[in-house]
Order: sequence, then structure tokens, then C-alpha cells
Amino acid sequence: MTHRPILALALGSAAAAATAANTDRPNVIIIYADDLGYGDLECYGAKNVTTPNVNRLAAQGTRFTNAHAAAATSTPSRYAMLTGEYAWRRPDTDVAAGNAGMIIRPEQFTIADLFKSAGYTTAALGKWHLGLGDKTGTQDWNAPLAAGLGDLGFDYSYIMAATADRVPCVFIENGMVANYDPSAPIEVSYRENFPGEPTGKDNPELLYNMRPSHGHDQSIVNGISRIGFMKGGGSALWKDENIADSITDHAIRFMRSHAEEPFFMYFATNDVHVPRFPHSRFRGQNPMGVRGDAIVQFDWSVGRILDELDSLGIADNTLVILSSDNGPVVDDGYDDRAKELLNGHSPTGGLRGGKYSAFEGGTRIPLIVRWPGHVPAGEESDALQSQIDWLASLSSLIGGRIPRSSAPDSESRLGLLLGTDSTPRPWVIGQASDKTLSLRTPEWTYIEPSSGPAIVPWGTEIETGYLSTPQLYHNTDTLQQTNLAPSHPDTVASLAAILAAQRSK
Ligand code: NG6
Ligand code: CA
Repeated sequence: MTHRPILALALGSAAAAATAANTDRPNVIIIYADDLGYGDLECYGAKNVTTPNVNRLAAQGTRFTNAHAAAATSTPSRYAMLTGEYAWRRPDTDVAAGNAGMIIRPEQFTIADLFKSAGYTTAALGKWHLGLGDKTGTQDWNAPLAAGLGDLGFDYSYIMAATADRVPCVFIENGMVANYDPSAPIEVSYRENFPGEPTGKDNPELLYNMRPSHGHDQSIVNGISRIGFMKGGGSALWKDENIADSITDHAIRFMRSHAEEPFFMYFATNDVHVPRFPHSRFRGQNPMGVRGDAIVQFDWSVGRILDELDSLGIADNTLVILSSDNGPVVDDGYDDRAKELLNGHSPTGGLRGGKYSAFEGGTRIPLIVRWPGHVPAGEESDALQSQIDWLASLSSLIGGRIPRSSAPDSESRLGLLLGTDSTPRPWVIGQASDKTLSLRTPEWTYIEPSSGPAIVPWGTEIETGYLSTPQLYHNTDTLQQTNLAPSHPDTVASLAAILAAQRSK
């Protein structure tokens, strides 16, 4: 017998294996909120709401104040983060329908492939919104889907196909509808209703939980009308009030069963996206109504994950990254009184614009990173950075290998992500909902010309940041009030040239 097994025996073989594996390969958890704004957490100055669990994470880690998502809506932002490639390089990466085919194709390399190929066990939980199955509209939701997250490197998945406001309103576990109800076969269409099925438009009397303010007037599930038409589902249909519990329970179960081997978990909450319908135990804890309650519920999910890391004894071996997919929106299509009840709270933390927008509120998001002993505790960093770099940075962390020509836009800046290197990214690119791009450097923000409307046209009241001429803001002008493009043509030209070079790459 060699020395190794004796030592393993002495320590207990599982514990020895875990210790050996985790010193240089920590577990990695990405907690990814939906539509959570730069100003929506207490540690980022939120008013009217307390987020003690996120506060705890920030106190034990580093809080970043100049971090950016790659896009101002979900599908392109997640596409970029998970693949390391800007979504605007690819067609069909805009906000996806619930019956979209897989947007990230099976042969593409993802952040999950990175971890899996390095020996990690990988999981995705919660909001997906990047398509499922081979082709749009052809899925049979009553059988295993032809393509799914298993093809993208995820060993385990328990997800919502798109968003809570889009059908199908069922969880999908490892490529099959969870709790499938054979008595209620599922059909989905984004073209026409199924005969005899009620809709929010024709049957508002059935909307006992929530009514739309704009759009969202098609199929009704759980007393809430949605985008798209569906039939069936029966007992597999989700109840909106239980979504946070359900995905958090599944996350905890995954953590418990993989506590002794390195794991990667992408935990993508439904909170605080619409329809905001948190569990009754989170209701009424702040003066902001359901939008505030959804923030409280998000904080609760974070707390359960942090507590579980503690009780499993793996908190020190786990890198936790908490962020959001895009900026905030107040009225996103349901009559939930979010706007009337803001009570002085600014979801963007005072930044101009919001979700969908080319202004700073579209893509600047909260980012908190914790890894005890490796990430400075209780620190704050204003170094410019982007989620586009997570894939390459995390690859450096675990000694992973990225295939040539994959993740073309992701650059390794591990020290920046861990808060140990304050050298900023030279520039970050943001994508607004009509694909208008912006380029932010540590000093300037350039927004390219766009012919789109000045206000998001469907009722959210958000300024798009679109203008037919170039815009240039100095970053000391945090409210982006003074367009300096006319007086700084050279700066405009040099930033536009960077963008043009990236586009033609
Ligand atoms: C919009 C929806 C909005 C939200 C958004 C996607 C309407 C009127 N609005 O089209 O409610 O679902 O798409 O949000 O339908 S995201 O965060 O997933 O990108
Ligand atoms: Ca979103």
C-alpha cells in the first residue's frame, strides 16, 4: 500500500478527496437575479427594503460599483455571459419566446462545458430563456425534448423554459416536464389560441391573481394571463407564489448531493421579473408592494444558499458571484402598482434609463463576489468590468481549457473579478433592446446613433437612450445629462472605431 490510501483512510476517504479537490478548484455558484437594478439592494443604497442576506455576502466579499451585463435584456445578456460571445454577433438572440428552439447550439462551448470538462458537476436552476429543443415551435412538451441543457454541459437542470410571463408555465427537469400530468397533455403556440381556452383579453374575470397593464393578455395560468398560448399541464403547472421555493429547494438538494466534489451551479432566480407574485410569507414587509416583496424573496433565496454552504462546511471552498441579467423596470406589463409604491426608491440607483435602454441603467448591475481568504472581505471596487469575461476568468481559476474560436469576446481578468486587481477593463460593450451598442471606458460612455424611439414604446416609460446622432457622456456626469459628442469629435471617433473594429472581428 502506498502512502496516499493510508492518508485517505485516516481522514475518511470522502473528506480527503474533497479537501484535495477543492483547494485549487473551488465550487462556483452564480446567483443571477432577473431585472434586479443597480440600486435595488440595501448594500447598494436601496430605500424601503432590507436585504440582510445579500448584505452578509457583501460584508464577507467585495462589492463592485462599475460592473456591467452585456445586454439590457435577458436573452442576449445570458447568451453572452454563458458563451463568452456577444449576442449581437448572432441572429435570433433577442428576447426569446417560450417555444424558441435552442439559441445556444449544442456544439457551442459554454461556461458549463468549461466546468464539466474540468471535472466539475454542473447544474442550472431557474430561469433559462435561451430556447429548448431543436427548432422553434416544433417541441413536443409531453416527451423528452430533442435538445436541452444536457447538450450544453449541464449535468442537472431544473428550469423554466423562458420567463414567468411566457408559456409554457411548467418546470423542466433534465429535458422533461417535471411532475408531468398525463391527464393534461401540453400544447404551446405563439401564433394562435387553442379552441375553447380562455385568454386574459377575452376573460378578464378569470384573472384572480393579477391583470396585465400592457401585453400579457393571452393564456391564463394560476389566475394570471401570459404571453403565448398553452393548453393542458394540469398538476404540472407552476404556482407563481411557489417558484422561489421550488428552485431554491432543488438547488439545495443539488448542493447536498455534490458537497464532496467540485460543483458549478448557475442559480437563476425568477425574482424580480414580472409577474411579481411572491409567496405570502414575503408579502407586506416593505412599503413598495410586490416589487419590494420580490426583492425580499430574492434575498431569502440567497440566505438559504449561504446557510447551506455553512452547514455543509464548504463556504470557504466556494466562490459565490451574485449579479443580475439587466437593469430594472418598474411597470413591465402587469398592474402590480410597482410604480405608485416606489416611495422614493430608485431601482437604477439614480442612473438614467433602465432595462431595454442604451443608457447606463440598462446594463450596470449589482455584482458581489465572495470567496473567503481569496476575495477581499468588506471591500468595494469601482473598477470597470463586464460579465462577458466571466467564462475566461473562471477558466483561469480552475485551469480549464477553452477551444480555439470559442468564447471570442471573453478575456481572462480573474483578479478583477476576485477584487485583487483593480486594473479596469479598457472598455465594456452594452447592447440595448434594439441592438444599439454603447461603449464605456473608465472615462467615457459612447452611444452609437440609432433611429429608435426615445421612450420604450410599450408602456414601461423607460428612456431608450436612442438618438439619431452620436452621444458621448463623461462618466463624472453620472446622470448622463450633457451630450459632449458635438464638442469632442475626436473622442467620439476613437470610441466609434473601437466599436467598429469589434463588430467586424
Ligand atoms: C417584453 C415583455 C416584458 C418582459 C420582457 C423580457 C410585454 C409587453 N413586455 O416584451 O414583460 O417579459 O419582454 O424580459 O410583453 S427579460 O428580462 O426576460 O428580457
Ligand atoms: Ca431580465
